[in-house]
Amino acid sequence: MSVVLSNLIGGEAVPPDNDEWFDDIAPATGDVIARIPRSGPSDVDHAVLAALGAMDGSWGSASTAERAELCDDIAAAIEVRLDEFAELESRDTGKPISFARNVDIPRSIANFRFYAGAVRHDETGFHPMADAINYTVRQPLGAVALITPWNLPLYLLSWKAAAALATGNAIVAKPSELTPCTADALADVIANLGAPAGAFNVVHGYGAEVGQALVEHPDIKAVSFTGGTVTGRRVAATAAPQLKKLSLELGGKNPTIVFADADIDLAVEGAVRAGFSNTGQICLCGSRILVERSIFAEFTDRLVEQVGQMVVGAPDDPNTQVGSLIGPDHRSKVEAYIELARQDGGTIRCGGKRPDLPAPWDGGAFLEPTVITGLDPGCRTATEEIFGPVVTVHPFDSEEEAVGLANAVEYGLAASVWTEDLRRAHRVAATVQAGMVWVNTWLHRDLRVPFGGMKNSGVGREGGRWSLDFFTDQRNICIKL
Ligand code: TXE
Repeated sequence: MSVVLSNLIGGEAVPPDNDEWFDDIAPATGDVIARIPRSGPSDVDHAVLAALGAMDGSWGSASTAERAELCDDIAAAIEVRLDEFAELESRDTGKPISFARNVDIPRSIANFRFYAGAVRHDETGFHPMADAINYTVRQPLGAVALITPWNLPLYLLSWKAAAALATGNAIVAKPSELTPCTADALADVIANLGAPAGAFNVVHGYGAEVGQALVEHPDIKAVSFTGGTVTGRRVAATAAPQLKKLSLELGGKNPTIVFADADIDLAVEGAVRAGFSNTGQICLCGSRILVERSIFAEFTDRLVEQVGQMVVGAPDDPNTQVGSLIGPDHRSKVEAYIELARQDGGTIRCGGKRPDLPAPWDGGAFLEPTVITGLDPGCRTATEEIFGPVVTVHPFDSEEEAVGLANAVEYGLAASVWTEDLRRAHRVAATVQAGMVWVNTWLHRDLRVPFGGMKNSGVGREGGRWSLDFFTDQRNICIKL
């Protein structure tokens, strides 16, 4: 069953100006599931114009309470259609339905509720002087661009959209061309709620065509981008000369550091979750596992045993743990890293090949979860972002060596540290170069905390009040008494 998607511009579902379309392919089967508008710069112009119109109209004058209410209504409307959203997401990405149902869609709902609450409870500064008072106000930026990737399509779009709407901006969203379906469904939800026309616009199409035109557009005041580091650099190079506000959430090569004093059951379970959730396609995934030498053999054996038992295949089966990769090209890229590891003398302890699956999954981009040992920690497989179900495991002899290895990559997004020693936990958390450090857990998220990376993992922070700051200008008014 293939559906034809539309752009959402000024509250209307519209085709692209050029009437050109391309296929949306379900990665788990190879089937065409939708036709995607191949929009271009003129569609971007219309959407930005609609966004500016919304800012000049009723949306621009909406109160904080009204914006919060819209976010709550969006959350409630997605919740009513949770199963439908989960199925769309699972089919479009190849991820297990259980992950879409328990993680992607509930988090998307939570994002809208969270930012409804955040703006309701927001406070801004007041700084009295002996002879004057200062008060600070937040002002929406205007038309903002949200550019999102394919790994957590609605999860990431909703995170940005909720904060941008709650703070009163008008959005032009450019979802990944590989996974447009839940953005389309979100557009439908928002249009049906009767939100002010132009407050939320979606333009589908390729990154180089729609994304680039959006970033270049002079009336776009801010760009919130999540995606690969190479694309992020390009977005930065385009946006910087226009002095746009920019938030870049990019790649990672995140260490999972396991000390000999860790609770090994928890650490193995945590390393499996960190390595293979969403088929390893999360920027936070722990793909570089560093283990203290005295427990290296035991830990690795247990890791391999658990990974070897993971259920790979049919995303629509609630028991499936590892779904399809996003597509055959991406699988080839991941396989190339496994091949490189072989050439570099690595041992493939489990996985490393395509599973033998029955129809219709035999046409999908599946790959067995893979654990590799015996590699130099400086080799490409161990230091470059693979973004698939592949982890490398390396021994270390001291805390200093562990931190050194953790920091010896170009990225600095997240780290997880497994130890029962509180002092060690604090020491390592302080010195490991990562925007987010988890101790004895992984991807344990409180929506209030800052999210973002150091080094090549990005620029800026989103999440909690950091998103409120990003999507607003904070203006100070000083009154002489
Ligand atoms: O992402 P892109 P790709 C990593 C991962 C993956 C690699 C490449 O390692 O293998 O990036 O993935 C839009 N101007 N991550 O190529 O290109 C594009 O249409 C404006 C990590 O699929 O970064 C999509 O909507 N926009 C990551 C979005 O950018 C442009 C998640 C992201 O796509 C554009 C995904 C341009 N010139 C991949 N070119 C994470 N941090 O979670 C493309 N786009």
